[in-house]
Amino acid sequence: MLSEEKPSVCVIGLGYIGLPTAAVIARSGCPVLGIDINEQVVDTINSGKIHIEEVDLDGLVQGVVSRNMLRASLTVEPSDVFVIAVPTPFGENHIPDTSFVMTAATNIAKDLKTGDTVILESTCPVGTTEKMRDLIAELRPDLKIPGLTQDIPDIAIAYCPERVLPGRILEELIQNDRSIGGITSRCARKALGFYRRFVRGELVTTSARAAEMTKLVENSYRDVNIAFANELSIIADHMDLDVWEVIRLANRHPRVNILQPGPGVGGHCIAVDPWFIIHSAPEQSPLIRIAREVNDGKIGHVLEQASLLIDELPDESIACFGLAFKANIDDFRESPALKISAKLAKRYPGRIKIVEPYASKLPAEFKDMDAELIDIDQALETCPIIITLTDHDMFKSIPLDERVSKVVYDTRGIWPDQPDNFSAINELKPPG
Ligand code: SAJ
Repeated sequence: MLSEEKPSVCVIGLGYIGLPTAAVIARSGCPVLGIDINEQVVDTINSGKIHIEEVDLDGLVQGVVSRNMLRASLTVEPSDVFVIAVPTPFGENHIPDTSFVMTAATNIAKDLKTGDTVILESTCPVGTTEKMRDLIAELRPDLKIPGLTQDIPDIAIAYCPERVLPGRILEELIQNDRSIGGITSRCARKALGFYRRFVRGELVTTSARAAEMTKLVENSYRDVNIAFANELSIIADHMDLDVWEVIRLANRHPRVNILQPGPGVGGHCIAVDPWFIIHSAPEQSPLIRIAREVNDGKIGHVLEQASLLIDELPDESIACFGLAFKANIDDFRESPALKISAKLAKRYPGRIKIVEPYASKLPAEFKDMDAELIDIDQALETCPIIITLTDHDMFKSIPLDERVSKVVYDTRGIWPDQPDNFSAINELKPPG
C-alpha cells in the first residue's frame, strides 16, 4: 500500500479510548470498523449515537457514522491496520490481567495479511507487546514476524500508548506528542506513518518496551505527586492548618508546583497503572507503592473526618456533592467519591443525600441503601451538612450566600471562602 492510499482500520474495544480514537481516524478519511463485545454498544454506535460522555464526541461519531466512515461490529474483518484499545485491569493482589489484549490478538490473527500493522494502545506491563507478538507468531506460523525473522517481516507490530485526559480526549488525541514503540525500528516507522494521518503532536519512535514503561511512568509520576499533596492534607488536619493556603503559598516558589489534595485518586489509569510497575519490580519500587497506599488511604481519612463531623450533628441530613472520580465527567470507575458516599450511606441510613448532576440514578453500589439522589437546589434547601467530593464546575459556582450557613467538609478545596461553621458550632457548645 502506498502512503497516499487510505488504509482500512479496525479498532478493537470501543470504550473511553477506542471510540474517540476510531472516530478521529474515520474523520481523517480512513474507513474504520470498530469492534466491541457488547452488542448494545455496537448497536448504539451504528445508530450514530454514543454510550459514553465526552466533550464533542456525540457530534463527531454521528458525522462519521452517517458518512459510512465508521461502523461497528461484534466480529473482526480483514483490515490494513489493527488498533487494540481494550481494558487491562488488575486481578487479585494487583496482578495485571492482559487477557483482553491476548483475546483481541487471537481474534485478529486469522485476518492478518502481508503489509498489515498491529498496534497495541492499552496500558500494559512491560513485555506485553512481545508476548502478543509471540502469540500471533504461534497462531500464524505462515507469516514472517518482526523480531523472529531474519527476512523482511510480513507484518509490523508496535506499542503506542494514548495519553489523553478524559474531558479533553478529542483535542488531546490530535495535539499530544506520542511515543511510538516498535518491536523493531521498521515497525515503529510503519506505525508512525499511520499516526501521522491524524496526530498533529510530535511522534517519537522508540522500542515497544520503552514505550510500555513510559506510559506507566507518566501515570506513576502523577500518582506520586498527588500522594504528596494528600499526605500534606492529612498532616495539615493533624496540625490544624489550612492545606490549601499552605500549598498556594508554597507554589509561589519558582520551582515548586504541588498538586491538589482530594478524597483519593480515582479513574481507571492513575489508581491502576503504578501497580504494573510494582508487580514487575517489587523490590525496586518502594516509593511508588507507598504513594499508592497514601492515595488509597486518603479515602479512610476522609471517612474518619466526615464521621467525626456527622456524629457531632445528629439527625441532620448530609449532602455528598459528587460521585465522579474527577470534575465534569460521568465516569465513576474507581471513584473515591463514590466509595466514600456509599460507605457513609451504609453508616448513616436515611441521612445521606447524593448530589451528582452527571447521574440520572444512583449506581449499583447504593443498592438496598437508604440514600437518595437529589439536585443541587434540593440539597441547599434541605441539608445543613455538605461534604464536597468532586470538583464539578456546577458545584464550584454556587455562591457563598447560598451555602454560608452550612457546615462544610470540603475535601477538594472548591470553596476557599467558606466559613468554618463547624468550629463555630463547637465553640458554642458547653465543654464535655
Ligand atoms: N487528582 C487529585 N489531585 C490533583 C490531580 C488529580 O486528587 O491535583 C485526582 C483526580 O481527582 C482523579 C485522579 O487524580 O481522581 C486522576 O485524575 P487525573 O486528571 O490526574 O488523570 P486521569 O486519570 O483522568 O488521566 C490520566 C492522565 N495521566 C496523566 O496526567 C499523567 C492522562 O493523560 C492519561 O491518558 C490517563 O490517565 C490514562 O488513560 O492513562
